[in-house]
Amino acid sequence: MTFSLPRFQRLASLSQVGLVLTFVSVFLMSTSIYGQVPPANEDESLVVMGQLPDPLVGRDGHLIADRTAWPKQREYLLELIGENEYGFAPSQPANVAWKVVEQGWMFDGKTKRTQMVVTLSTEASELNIDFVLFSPAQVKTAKGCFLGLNFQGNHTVDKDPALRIPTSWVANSKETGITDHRATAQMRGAQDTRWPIQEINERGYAVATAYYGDIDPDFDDGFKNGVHGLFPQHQASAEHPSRWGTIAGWAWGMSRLLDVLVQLPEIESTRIAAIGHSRLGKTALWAGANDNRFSIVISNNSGCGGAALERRNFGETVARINTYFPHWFCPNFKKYNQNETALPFDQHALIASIAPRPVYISSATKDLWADPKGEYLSGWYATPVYKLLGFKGLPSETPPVADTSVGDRIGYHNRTGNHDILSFDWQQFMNFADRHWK
Ligand code: GTR
Repeated sequence: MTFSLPRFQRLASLSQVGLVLTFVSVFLMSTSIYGQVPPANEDESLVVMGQLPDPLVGRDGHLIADRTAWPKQREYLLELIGENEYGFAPSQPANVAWKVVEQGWMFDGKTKRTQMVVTLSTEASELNIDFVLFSPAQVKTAKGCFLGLNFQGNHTVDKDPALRIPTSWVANSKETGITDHRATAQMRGAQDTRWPIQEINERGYAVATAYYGDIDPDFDDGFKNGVHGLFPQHQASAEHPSRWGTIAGWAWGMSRLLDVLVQLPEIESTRIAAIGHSRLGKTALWAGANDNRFSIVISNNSGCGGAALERRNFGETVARINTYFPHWFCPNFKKYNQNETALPFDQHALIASIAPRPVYISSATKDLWADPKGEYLSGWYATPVYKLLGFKGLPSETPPVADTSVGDRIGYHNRTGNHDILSFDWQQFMNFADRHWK
């Protein structure tokens, strides 16, 4: 999928204007715009969802009746969602090369750690991504592999001192003590509860990760850095209504990492899952929806712009996410601020566009911001698509009690606790993978 640029070309030279606009928009955001976004609703009795568009209604307005029509229908859904929400990644290819830069063993020799630098290049530019694979050392090929991006650097997923520290942009925060956008050694292992590597390897699975900021920094950089920078012709398209946003950039990056994984002897290329938490859960869904090579897709606490139905307006809303994270989606998505009923789809169509591949959605009971019920219901309303294709999705319109995993080709659980991804979640994902990759 691609888009034309000429109308926007001249904007490229007007970087000063861009700078002024950035200041103005930051000022506006800190004053009036935020004030205009209505307070978030977290009261179920106030939810009025209305009618959801049917993901089985095709381009011509007719219901698709049999499974042979599904591949075309899926393309149509991806087009609708790309056009109105995430934007389209460029159709031009990038060259993908990688080299192993370090290898070693962890957890008493049970885990093999392979660190690579993946280099994406185009005629214009080059981007290096640190990529690490943790594979079970005792087998030649793992039973399957989970590929997910991490939030703070590969060195944060475990305390292992060999893990490389990113040199790309990281977010400043009180919590991490980072003030100059540079990663620090103090953060080693800081996110290890989110990455139970040893447990995953003990169950025969490999897990691979890269720092999301290596792919694209998480701020509005005028399309200059990260994967966007590989295609400078697109810098001029920053205002194009369906140009790729940062989530589409991260998702495209996941597919480039997948290009590498499928060639590694430790990995069974047909058994690679896309996984992600929160904004990276949104990313895993969009990556998995577009790239059929992901044979399972897992969304953890992905909420608004992820698994949660937008029309429920529960917790985070389209208007809020577009205001606080204006770079994540394409400009068209802003048309739906406080106007969700105008969306020609809802997030159940995103789940459905993964069909017939298995998809797992997980929520956390205290994560109302991500709307656990809305996350469940998108799986429920995607179920008819799986049914048409001869598979079972979720069992009922009523979400299950906490800490119980339900479903067949669509899986779901709602873990007791906060917005996070923990060992309990991984156990359910691995049980799900055991079932579908047997
Ligand atoms: C929140 C945002 C969510 C979610 C989360 C995260 O601030 O509102 O949509 O993406 O960040 O990624 O941690």
